[in-house]
Amino acid sequence: MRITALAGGIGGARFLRGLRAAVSPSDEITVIGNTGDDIHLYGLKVCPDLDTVMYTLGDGIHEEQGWGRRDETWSIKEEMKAYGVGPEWFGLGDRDFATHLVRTQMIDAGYPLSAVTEALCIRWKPGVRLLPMSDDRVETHVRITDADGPRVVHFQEYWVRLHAAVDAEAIIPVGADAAKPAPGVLEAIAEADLVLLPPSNPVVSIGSILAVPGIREAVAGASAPVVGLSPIVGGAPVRGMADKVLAAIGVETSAAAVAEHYGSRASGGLLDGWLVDTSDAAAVAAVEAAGIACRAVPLLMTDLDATAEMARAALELAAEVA
Ligand code: GDP
Ligand code: FO1
Ligand code: CA
Repeated sequence: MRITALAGGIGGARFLRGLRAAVSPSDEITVIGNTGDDIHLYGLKVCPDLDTVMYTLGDGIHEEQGWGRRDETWSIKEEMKAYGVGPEWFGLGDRDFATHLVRTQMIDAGYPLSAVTEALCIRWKPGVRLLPMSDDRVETHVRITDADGPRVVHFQEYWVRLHAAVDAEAIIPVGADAAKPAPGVLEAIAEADLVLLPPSNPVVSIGSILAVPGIREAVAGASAPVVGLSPIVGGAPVRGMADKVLAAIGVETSAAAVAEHYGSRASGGLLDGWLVDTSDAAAVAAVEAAGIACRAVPLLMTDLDATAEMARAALELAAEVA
């Protein structure tokens, strides 16, 4: 079986680890990773979501933090601070730096991001094929108004520096309009036996991937069933700032509203099936009324077994709607 999943960082990566455990080794998983979070620092290209997937599936992740490397050290950060060179608010560790150095060196030599990602994965062996959504530069920006007045900041600045404390007024995937899907992306969707939307951020992870022209159309037109899992549990994100960015696009923070935002494939949307947490069982009727098959199952990724069980529930729902 060929499974294609669209994924952001922590939510996507943890789900993929459960999915990998739930399927058989002969099943092929292709991951289309969000690169809208990417940021250029010190001349280096940093790809937080691709790296989170790569480190999580490659057993190098800082487990409690959810991003960055386990057993990280911070000498470079301390040295930069001693020079008074920022940004101080973004923590790049020494081990992580090596990834960005290799990536940037290869890009400067002319390799596209997709080829670089493949090369990095030779070391990490994530057990999935990891494709960036695009080889072209796309950067998610957020419009805010704070003490400095109305302005637009990089998504990382909004989340990591400002902790999403002010409202997001608009989400702008800069460069997405002109971006092309990376090689293999559209084929992986078209040729899949199942397309999954993990419990990733619907706006700044899945939304950014869908903003690359052609990807939304490919998912909507896939011959395989499309099944998603809600990142919203009990009316709130399990972690992160999904409530802030959902509000920016006028979507309520609820499992049902996110499903309706993706829409049913019968009405030109993306979903055949949607899983909500058992605590949101009351949402099932509304989602089904919107033309999307819906089941309530435990959706907290507390450990690998619980996460694999979520993946099995998604596979079962896919078989029902196929
Ligand atoms: P990010 O790029 O690191 O923000 O990661 P993703 O976009 O892939 O996933 C972020 C989303 O994961 C957030 O909206 C969280 O609510 C969701 N999430 C995190 N842990 C869990 C969990 O245990 N269960 C569910 N259902 N969602 C989760
Ligand atoms: N998240 C933070 O909250 N603080 C950081 O300093 C930080 C640094 C960082 C460095 C590399 C990387 O791959 C990820 C990093 N993250 C950090 C996580 C990441 O920026 C965000 O959680 C996601 O992009 C949100 O989607
Ligand atoms: Ca992200």
